[in-house]
Amino acid sequence: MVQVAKGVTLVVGLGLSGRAICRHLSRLDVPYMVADTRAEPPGLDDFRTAHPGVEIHCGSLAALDLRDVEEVVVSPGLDPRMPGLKELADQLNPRTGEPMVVGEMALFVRAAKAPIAAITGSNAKSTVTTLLGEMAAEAGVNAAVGGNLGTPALDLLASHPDAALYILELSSFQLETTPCLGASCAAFLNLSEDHLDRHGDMHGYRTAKQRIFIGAQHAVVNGDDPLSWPDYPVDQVAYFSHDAPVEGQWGLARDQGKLMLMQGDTPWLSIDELSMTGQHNYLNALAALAMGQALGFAAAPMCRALRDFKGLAHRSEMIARINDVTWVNDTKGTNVGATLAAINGIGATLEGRLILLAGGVGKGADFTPLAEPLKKCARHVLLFGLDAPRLAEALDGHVTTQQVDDLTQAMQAAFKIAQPGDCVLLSPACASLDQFANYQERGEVFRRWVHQQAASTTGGA
Ligand code: UMA
Ligand code: ADP
Repeated sequence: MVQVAKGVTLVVGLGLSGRAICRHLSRLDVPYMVADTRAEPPGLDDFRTAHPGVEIHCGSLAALDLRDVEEVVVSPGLDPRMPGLKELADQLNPRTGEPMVVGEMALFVRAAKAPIAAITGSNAKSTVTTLLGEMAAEAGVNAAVGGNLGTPALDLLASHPDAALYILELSSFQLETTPCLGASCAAFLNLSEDHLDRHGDMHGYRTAKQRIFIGAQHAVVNGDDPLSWPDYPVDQVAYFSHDAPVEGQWGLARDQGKLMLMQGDTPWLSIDELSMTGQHNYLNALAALAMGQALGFAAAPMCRALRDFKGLAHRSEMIARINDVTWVNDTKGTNVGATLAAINGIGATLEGRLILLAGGVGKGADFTPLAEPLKKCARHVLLFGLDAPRLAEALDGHVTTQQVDDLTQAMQAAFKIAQPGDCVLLSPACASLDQFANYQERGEVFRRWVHQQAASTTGGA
């Protein structure tokens, strides 16, 4: 047994969050040691160099004696109820009154001096978080943007000590270990199946996400998705919806023949003025407007940001047109809900001319909701990766499918099948970790290959 000494905090995980937690504790002069369940976590040597003298345990957490530990701060990729931590997870810390096992956000809340705007949901988090950040910048608000989006929240405390607002994308993993967020404005954008391998079922997944509302002043939720509505008491709740809004709420309606982003019967912006495409992005624009208003941003800068924001890479991103076939990268479509949004946004107008590339780690999801929409708009579906057989089973009888070994084979097959007017869409409905380092790498493999074809094909653009 490795004894964790009295008064020492245990940081679990040596990924992005774990390292940020260590930097934060170092800044506060809190004594800590680190554990990682992997025998050789990536970047271990660099960590030792940056933190000389910090004790590191690699391997099973069950080998740690945690009787005297001060607190355990666990990384989001790890289940706080994993063997070795389970017993502690239900105990309260006599010093903080919080659970003995917390995540990065618990430390963030204790240290942050500026208000928090927080965004969760199964899909659209990164888009809305980034868009709200752009609105803040236009409105002259000194905001720091990060969280699940990429920059760990705790690093923002050091990089933006004078921030007037923290805008944070939060995953269910991060919220599960956050005792009380106390956000000025908390948004829950939508709920569809994801991460069931970690949360067990939809109830567990939703319960984790609902924690975003604990102590919140304002909530922004999806009027079309009651599961996003707060279970916790929140003073002011704003709703956004596909439909025409009731007074004070946000929605879409026609005004003088144009589809507009509306609040009640007040038109804000025509959707023609948005640089983002796809119907799901109209909702994302409404969610950001509702949050910005709750946070006190002025209308004009918010509309400016909406006009300029082109959307993020890897989300329904048009890469090239080759021989009149459009190639679209939606590698961030990592669950069924996201892929449905991409299909509806792009495929709806294609009527049998969509070629979908999908597959990877399905995280326990039910793929059958993809069957009907694909029956309507897909010519062919190419499946690769771990859960290709499960996808094929779910789509069987609705659309022609073909299983291949990997994304490259899928792209080669799509290139042969595609006819002028078709769209080849990479929207895997799965995580990438069986065959790639992350979703970005999967998207870059797609982008590179498509660019190479465009360069070597007459008619590429
Ligand atoms: N791991 C171990 N043993 C350990 C520690 C980690 O096996 O002791 C594994 C995890 O199971 C996981 C991987 O290592 O497979 C990374 O886990 P981590 O908790 O160390 O992850 P970080 O590097 O800290 O990155 C995390 C988020 N990743 C996860 O929640 C899995 C990043 O979101 C986030 O950008 C970063 O913190 C900064 O806040 C990525 C993500 O995939 C984009 N998030 C999921 C999603 O969006 O669906 C939730
Ligand atoms: P997240 O950070 O939650 O993964 P992103 O903004 O990165 O969200 O978008 C991920 C994927 O979700 C996109 O590739 C797109 O297919 C889908 N998506 C975007 N907005 C929505 C929405 N409002 N509803 C459903 N799916 C969406």
